Amino acid sequence: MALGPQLKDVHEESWKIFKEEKRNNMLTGVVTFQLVVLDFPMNCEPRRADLVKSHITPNDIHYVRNHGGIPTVQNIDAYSIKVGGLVKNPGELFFKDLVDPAKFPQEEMTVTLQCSGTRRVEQIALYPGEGDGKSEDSEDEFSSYFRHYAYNRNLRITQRGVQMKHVLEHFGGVLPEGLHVETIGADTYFKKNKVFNYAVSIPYRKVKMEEAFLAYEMNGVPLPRIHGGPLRLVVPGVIGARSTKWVYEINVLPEPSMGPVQRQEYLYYPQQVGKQNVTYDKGFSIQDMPVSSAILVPKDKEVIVHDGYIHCEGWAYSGGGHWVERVEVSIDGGFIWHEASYYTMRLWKVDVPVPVEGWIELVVRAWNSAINTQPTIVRNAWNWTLHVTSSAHRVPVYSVNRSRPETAARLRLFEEHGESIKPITFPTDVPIQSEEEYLAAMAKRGPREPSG
Ligand SMILES: Nc1nc2c(c(=O)[nH]1)N[C@H]1C(S)=C(S)[C@@H](COP(=O)(O)O)O[C@H]1N2
Ligand SMILES: [Mo]
Repeated sequence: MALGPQLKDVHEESWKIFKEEKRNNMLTGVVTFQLVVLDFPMNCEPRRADLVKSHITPNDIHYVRNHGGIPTVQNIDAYSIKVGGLVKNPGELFFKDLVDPAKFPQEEMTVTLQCSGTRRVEQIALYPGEGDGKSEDSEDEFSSYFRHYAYNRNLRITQRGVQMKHVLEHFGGVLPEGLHVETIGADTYFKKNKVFNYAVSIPYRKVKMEEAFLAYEMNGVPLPRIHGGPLRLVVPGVIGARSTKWVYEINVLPEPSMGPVQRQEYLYYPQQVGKQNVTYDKGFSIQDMPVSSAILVPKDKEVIVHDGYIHCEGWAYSGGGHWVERVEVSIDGGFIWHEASYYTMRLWKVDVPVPVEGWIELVVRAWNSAINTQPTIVRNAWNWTLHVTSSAHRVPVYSVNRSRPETAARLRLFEEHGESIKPITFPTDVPIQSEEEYLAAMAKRGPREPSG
């Protein structure tokens, strides 16, 4: 079986692997390409600007969500997984047999993996709840919405592996009572002062539909250790938490896994449930991801000098076996919507007309193939454990519209004086209006205060 470092060394080992496998600039002490939300268990994510650069997320910036250490497989030839529970012939499967094309059909699948904590920062900003707080990094960059990630359906590769369905068939198939498939990871999960294995399950239905994939390659290279190497499960359309990394055991069960991660975590609670009355039975287990989207460009509270159009970019995604059909951006809080172009199953962009000036709120919403769209405000999506922030994403920005002659003239004046419009909060030294101009304008307008 897989052997890891001593328990006391897992922290150090995890940090070492992070430095080896992620693009960062640790030598200068500046983490340039990765925002570290938590250093142990390792929890990091890419910056927004890097996220919109490519359709397929490079491995070295892909987000990481660990709950414990990173297990080590000493000898890949000796590495095997146990397959048991309600299969006809329970047994053991060696990794070297799994990757053998003569034994199992090897496939490639491009998918998007999204953590249920994606965009959590927006819930916390409105009403805090239980769970990860904001780290300085994520506050700085509003980065939790990048805990979205990864792979992309319909493009060239990302994951290479074997359908779980074929593995279960290899063990004689599933008995009629087998309705859920549990996967157990070799890492130790630390939560609330308890230590246990990472064990979750998905409905067997997903496996039959060929939506449960045992992957050993990511973007053409062996699966990085930090992402579950040598072997992980990938379940598209479902929260990242069901995609067990470092898989070493598979069990077919009559019910969902009894593991604490399945029964006590990743539950979606009603809004009146909180620390005062929470019990596990009150929430339902989060599986399918709803339709969601985010604005990555521009950034929150940015001052944008434009010529009547603001360039916006972001991601859109739908889980639950559906796909995104339309992405729309509004500048008036969600009354009038402008259609964005959506490409390659993940990214969208639009130059949205903005005739107005001052603070506006850009809002994005996506529609999926089941004609579902997103709740309009965070309040509607808030839940105690801060999961699945699916509401329309809102980004306030300050609009400076150069297509307005007055604004254009003022901007020229700033330029002549070697001043900048930004930051707008800094008072200006440019002559806003001369005494003569003021008097002439006031004479034309008439007195502005009541007289008599
Ligand atoms: N064994 C194991 N599998 C795991 C986890 C974990 O901590 N241990 N984290 C889960 C969560 S919550 C997510 S979002 C994804 C993250 O996958 P990544 O780190 O490769 O991006 O892995 C899931 N699988
Ligand atoms: Mo997650």
